[in-house]
Amino acid sequence: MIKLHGFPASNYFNMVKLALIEKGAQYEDVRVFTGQSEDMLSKSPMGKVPFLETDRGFISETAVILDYIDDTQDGPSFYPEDPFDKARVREAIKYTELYLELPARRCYGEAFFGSGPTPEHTKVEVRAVMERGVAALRRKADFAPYISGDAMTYADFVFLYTFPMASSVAKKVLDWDLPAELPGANALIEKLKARSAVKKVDEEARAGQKEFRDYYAMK
Ligand SMILES: N[C@@H](CCC(=O)N[C@@H](CS)C(=O)NCC(=O)O)C(=O)O
Repeated sequence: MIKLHGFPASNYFNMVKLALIEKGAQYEDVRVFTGQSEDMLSKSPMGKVPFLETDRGFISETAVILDYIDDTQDGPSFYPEDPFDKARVREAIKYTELYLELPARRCYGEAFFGSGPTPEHTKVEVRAVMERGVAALRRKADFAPYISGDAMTYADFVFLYTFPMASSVAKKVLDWDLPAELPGANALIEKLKARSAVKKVDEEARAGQKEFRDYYAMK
């Protein structure tokens, strides 16, 4: 059986877990935190989570894992069949990951973990990238009601576990109303949150908060 390694306070871990649950896949949830030990790097060479354990070895990087799950697991595909439409979904995933999640992450310390204030120059850099990212999504995402029209795709899973965190960073650290820049985004998040699979992922994320904070407090 496929094994998903990581921890449920990780937004990337939750994108993958949601895909597995929505597909109805059998999987084992293996608790692993991030790190640079030889054992960890032999499974996930950047020391990041999530990573997947298959009978042929380990796979890391969320977007790649989502593709692998789609290719190998039964259940519905959350990619369109048409190659152009599929590329559009992957494009939306990249915009979300590279130009919202990654820059916002630079401010997670202040926004979520009570670290000291983010340096001003970092805030300027982060906001500049996120402004271009959100403008790109305004051009590319339909929100009708999903990112790519009326079918839910992997782009929605990635967006669900990115946009609320990016919005919190924007509000708490950048004094910026990110949802106002992307009409339809919050309505999509609410629609997705009503799904039973999302409720399960979110419940497990809440339950995993203490373990996560205790683990990193000890480091
Ligand atoms: N590009 C990676 C990013 C995953 C990631 O950043 N995961 C965080 C946990 S949410 C992590 O492992 N951080 C540890 C680190 O950056 O070393 C992916 O798509 O899976």
